[in-house]
Amino acid sequence: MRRFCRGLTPLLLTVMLVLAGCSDSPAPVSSGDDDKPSYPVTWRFALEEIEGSVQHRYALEFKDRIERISDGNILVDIFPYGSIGTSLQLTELVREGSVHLAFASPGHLANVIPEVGVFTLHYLLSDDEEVNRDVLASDELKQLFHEPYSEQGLKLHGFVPEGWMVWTANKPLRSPADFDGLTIRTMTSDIAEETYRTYGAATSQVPFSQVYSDLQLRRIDGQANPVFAIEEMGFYEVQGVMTFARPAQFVTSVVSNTSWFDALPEDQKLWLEDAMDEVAPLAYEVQAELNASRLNTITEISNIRVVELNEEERSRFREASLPAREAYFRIAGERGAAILDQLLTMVSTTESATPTADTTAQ
Ligand code: 6CS
Repeated sequence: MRRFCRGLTPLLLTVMLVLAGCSDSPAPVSSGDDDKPSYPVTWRFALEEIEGSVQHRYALEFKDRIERISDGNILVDIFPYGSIGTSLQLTELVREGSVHLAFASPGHLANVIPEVGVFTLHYLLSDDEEVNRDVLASDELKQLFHEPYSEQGLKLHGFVPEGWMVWTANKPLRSPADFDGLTIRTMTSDIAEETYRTYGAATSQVPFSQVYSDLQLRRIDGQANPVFAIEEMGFYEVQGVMTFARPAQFVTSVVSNTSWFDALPEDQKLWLEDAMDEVAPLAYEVQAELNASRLNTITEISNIRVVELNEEERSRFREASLPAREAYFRIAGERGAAILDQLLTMVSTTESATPTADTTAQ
């Protein structure tokens, strides 16, 4: 694996101290003689992915826009994955105020906010990516999650889809029975394991940084991620088959520290929101382009086999995955159940309003 430095977990406390001691301030400092903030101020934005990833491209576009919209008053320092911690550690850094903005993916975040575990369930969203894009970008969805995020000290700025999850292993995974006897890596929350258990797999919660070596050492047999991540993390080097079953979108969320955001001057809040509104549609295009171009790269430079499931095969997985929703209800409770219901309604309403939508999912 060439582009990623492993072994990033131990120094979280040091990182927190270093970030806390940085000369730039989380909120603008008053100049003294009036209430105007003293500019420029620097916001720290932490990523769960390495340079060149969907999250990195999002952060670069955001940085570009906020620096322009604010006339250079807001600067952004981007911390790619590997520089300060695992996904859950990034969430902690946001909650304790050392980092201002971060990506927080539901597959990891669900142990902190059980309701976001809904995005780890399979065959829940539409088969039509544009329907999913519209549902995930909607204020209605953001509103549904406002309270669960706030309760954990996090301000939710939006959900970002990063492409279909693709299974990798050393054999094709054409039916749930093919998972029998396999150990599948999942993201680091309990709900992320549930669907794979319903397929009969053994599961192992592993941080992103450790997946390559666990595959190489045969501590795990397979994993799931969008194509762009399979390429940039080198998983294709240590796996023989990619199975395209389109079970779920990889969904992430952009968060900040609630107290920090609430204390921002009104103009800064608006700049932040305007910049994010501009970046959301671009991020969708970026993930589509990266997922397509990196599939070409993988097939050109490796012998990995690509298997695409037909609708009959997919529907067997869909059927087998349904008991995981019961586990989600147990873990996420009534509020989680209401969110799942509402999400299903939003998907079917959006599909009905999209004449070209492919509606075989759910
Ligand atoms: O599998 C994971 O853990 C990671 N996958 C992606 C595509 N982004 C961040 C996440 O932590």
